[in-house]
Parts: sequence; structure tokens; C-alpha cells
Amino acid sequence: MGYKVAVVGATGNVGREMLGILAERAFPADEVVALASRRSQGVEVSFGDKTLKTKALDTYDFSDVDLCLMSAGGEVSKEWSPKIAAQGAVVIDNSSAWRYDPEVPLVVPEVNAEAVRAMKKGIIANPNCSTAQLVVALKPLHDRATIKRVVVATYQSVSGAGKDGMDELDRQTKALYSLQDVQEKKFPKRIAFNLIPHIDVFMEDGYTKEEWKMMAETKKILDPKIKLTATCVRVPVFISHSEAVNVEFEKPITADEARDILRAAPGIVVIDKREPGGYITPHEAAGEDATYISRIREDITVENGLSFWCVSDNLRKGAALNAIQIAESMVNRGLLPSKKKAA
Ligand code: 11C
Repeated sequence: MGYKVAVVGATGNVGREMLGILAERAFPADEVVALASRRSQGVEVSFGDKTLKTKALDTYDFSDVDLCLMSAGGEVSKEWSPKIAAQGAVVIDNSSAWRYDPEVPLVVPEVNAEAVRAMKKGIIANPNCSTAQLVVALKPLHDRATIKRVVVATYQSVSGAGKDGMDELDRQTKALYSLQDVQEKKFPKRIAFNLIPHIDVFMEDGYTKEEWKMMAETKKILDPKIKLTATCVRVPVFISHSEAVNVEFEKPITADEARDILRAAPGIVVIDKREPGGYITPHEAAGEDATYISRIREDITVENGLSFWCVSDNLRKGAALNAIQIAESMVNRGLLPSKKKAA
């Protein structure tokens, strides 16, 4: 007997991806329901080879739902996650609403799957997409050589900003090719044939919130002692975030050792030939599950340092896939109760 699963935000980029991945990985669900705001009620979404009609979140009865995958933004999550959890469903939330709450585990299964056991509110948080792929890459290196400091520059695709972000890159690119005026709506500057060193709001210290999230979330998921500084940049790529990562370790580690460790680590594919094309690009990572690592080399300016390139599909490992992997890891550990089974 399987689970009843609700996907909230089912018409968005990540919600659609969640439905696709639930079907693709044959998650043990007897029933999957697609939910969204009243505005999207009746919109049809794909679930494997089936089509689901989206129902309205605010009138839905969650009393027989076991698992709720939320991807409807922070405000909706703040209001609805506690209400849904109070009806006995485990909520895995993709927004930033609960990530920094000490009673809410923030989980990337390859790194801290056991953290789900500390769930107190019935809510588990999924990290920001740029953090998820980074901690998958850092974890096995940290276990081996203990990370002191990370310096990361991101190259983040427009799908991180939702469907509106993708539409804006598409619209501006077409406008430029047909010699029309380019209009900026979603992003503060032109994104087509350009890049923007600003994601999310500015904070008082000059970092952006996206940069702050990478620091705070890496500490919570991996190790609070790790120092991290980030520069987050939006680039004219539709899907997959890329990161140039520099790491300083306490203990010595060579590039060859790091390559072997990363090759053996869960969720990682190393593509690292020191020749033209011997590395991964965002275009190739789109639609894939892995976190790809390339360009692994020793940093010649510090004693124990490495630099590498890290790419992953932000809608999959950075969001929908990670949420479903959390649920799967709970199922495998007997930590996701089924209401039907209990009845
Ligand atoms: C972006 N990383 O690329 C963001 C999107 O906190 O879940 C995800 C924001 C978040 O714009």
C-alpha cells in the first residue's frame, strides 16, 4: 500500500518537475494530487503518462495526505506548511521560509540524510539550488581534508527566477535579433547577451540574500565552522547553475586524490579531461540528476587548496529531485508513515 502525495505549486517550474520526477522514479504513491492557487485551478499538468487537473489549495482537505511537496513560494509556505503538517502530513518545502528555523531540518540526502530525524514541526526544508549542488561536492572533500574556507562565484540560470525569468531571456533574445527595443521586467538589467551580478535583495553588508543563503545553508547542512564567501551572478542560460569553487583545507589533498574521492561520492559525476571540451557545461547538465565536477586542480597560491567547476540542473538536484530524494530516504528508513497502512 503506497502513499498519498500532494504537490503544491504544481503549475510552476519546480512543481511540474516534482510531478515528472515522482513518476520517473516510481515513488511509492497510490495517489498524487496537483494543487495550486485558485487562479490555476483546472490547469492540466503531466504526471508520467497521465494528466492531472490542478485543484485549489485553499479548499483542499489534507486529512488523508501523507506527504506534501511544497513549491509555492515563501509566503504560501509560511501560511500553509504548518496547517498541512497539523493534519499529519510531512511537508517538504522548497522555499526559504523554514530553512533557518532550528526546529526544521535542512536536508541534502547525500550530506545529512539523518537530520530528518530531528524534525519537530512536521516540516523539512529543501535548500536553495545553488547550495544543494555545492554541498554535494564539498561533503566528501570535507570528510577527507576538513574545509576551512570556500570562495565561490556562481553562474545561475534564469530558471532560478521562475517561468518569468525564462520568458524574459526568450523575449529579449528574440527582440535583439529582430532589432526591437528590449524591455526589462523580471531582471533589473538586460539578461540577453549579458550577465547580472545580483540575485535576490541587497543586505546591509553589501552581500545579496542569495550569497547570504549559500553561507548560512552550507553551515547548517555541512558544518557551522566552514567559512564561505560567494558572488552570485545571473547568466543568460535557461537551465543549470554553474559554480567556480575555491576551497582551502586544513589537511593536504592533491587534485588526483580529490578526483578519486569525488568519483566515488554519491550524486557526483566527474568529467575532467584536461583538453578542449573535457569538462561539463550547463547545457549538458540540464535534465540530468547528477552534480557534475570538472576542472579539478590544486590552487598554487595557498598551502592546501583546490579549485573546481561544479554544474547541476537547478530545477532537479537544486529543487524537485532533492525534495523527492529526501522523501525516498525517509521511506527507506521507515520514517514516512502511511495513514492508510495505519488505519
Ligand atoms: C535563483 N537560487 O537562482 C535562486 C532560486 O531560495 O529557493 C531559488 C531561491 C530559493 O534565483
